[in-house]
Amino acid sequence: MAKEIRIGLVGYGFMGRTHSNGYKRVGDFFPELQSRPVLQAVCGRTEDKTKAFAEQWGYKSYETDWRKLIARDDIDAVDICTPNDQHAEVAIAAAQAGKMVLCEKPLARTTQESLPMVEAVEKAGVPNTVWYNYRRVPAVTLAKQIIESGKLGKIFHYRANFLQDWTINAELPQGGAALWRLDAAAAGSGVTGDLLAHCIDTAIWLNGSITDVSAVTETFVKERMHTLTGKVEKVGIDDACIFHCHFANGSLGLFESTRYARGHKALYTFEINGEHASIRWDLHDLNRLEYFDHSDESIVRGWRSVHITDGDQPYMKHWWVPGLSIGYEHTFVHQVADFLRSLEQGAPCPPTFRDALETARVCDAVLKSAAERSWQNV
Ligand code: SOE
Repeated sequence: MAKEIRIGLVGYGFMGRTHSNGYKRVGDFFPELQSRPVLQAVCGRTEDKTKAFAEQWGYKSYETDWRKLIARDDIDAVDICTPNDQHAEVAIAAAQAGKMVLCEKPLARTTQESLPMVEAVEKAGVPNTVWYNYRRVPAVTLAKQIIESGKLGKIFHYRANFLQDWTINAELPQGGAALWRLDAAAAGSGVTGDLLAHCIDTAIWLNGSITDVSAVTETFVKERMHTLTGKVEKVGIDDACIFHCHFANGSLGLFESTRYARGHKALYTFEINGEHASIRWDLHDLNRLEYFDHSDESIVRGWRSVHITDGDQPYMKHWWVPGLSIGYEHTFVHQVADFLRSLEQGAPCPPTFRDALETARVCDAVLKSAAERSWQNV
């Protein structure tokens, strides 16, 4: 009989749905796991919407006050899917109550806000993880394995983009469902914390620490109506950010993110160039990893496009037969599976809060560099 891990989900927006889907699917596709999540309660401020979410997704109960959720004896793990400004308070209280804590990215708005979260989970000794889900795209995990095998040799370049176009309309307000991402008070920052944080998490995982950065940011729409005050107010987030950096391994990094790249919806790409080989990946074609190996016979040497659907490639033996692909939502199933496995093994489930603190430090350095127009050490 599988051990039950009773989940209390805080927040029921887009991310609440992705995580809930992960909890629901994991047992069917990872039957070897000794534990299984139970959708025990969902918490949201608006009662009718929270109740409707609970009914739709099969949560056994609901709460409208996260403090009550955390105080419940029948909750083992608190999963935070709120806007960024609430992550710290909920996570610290959950850790102090002895709950496991899963937190949507970024860990919090700043390093300063993130540090007490790390201290709280470490002091309480509770399992913790941050949902940087793109690590768990099979092709991205395969990239990690290829790099660790040494096939790339010395790495020279790491290049990443995360391009979107959904905030070009100046009539969009700041604040409200999904649009809290445009409100600096709720989000902390714009594309840096929302999108570059993904790129930085993957980069540190694949290529090691970033030591120093030089960045530029721009806010193209400088005023927007604020849903809380009903007035047109200054926009405090970065709409676009470009930075370059050094990695501790001696390689150079180049990163760009914007929500103003007309035509691009979620174009997360990275390319890594090593001495012997290169790899590149594109979220819009997420089941493929492109690979160039200079040791191939010269007459057939070229970029290969590897379709990651075979059972011996990461995660894929849990899904369909070779040739048949999976999607974005599966990365969250993988994260739940890895979290449950880490509990069984008594091991951390990366990225832990401490791992995500390093990403927060890079984001802070990027924003400081742009504000001060100078290089910043991380
Ligand atoms: C919106 O910009 C968003 O939903 C991010 O918040 C997610 O983290 C990213 O994966 C997709 O885009």
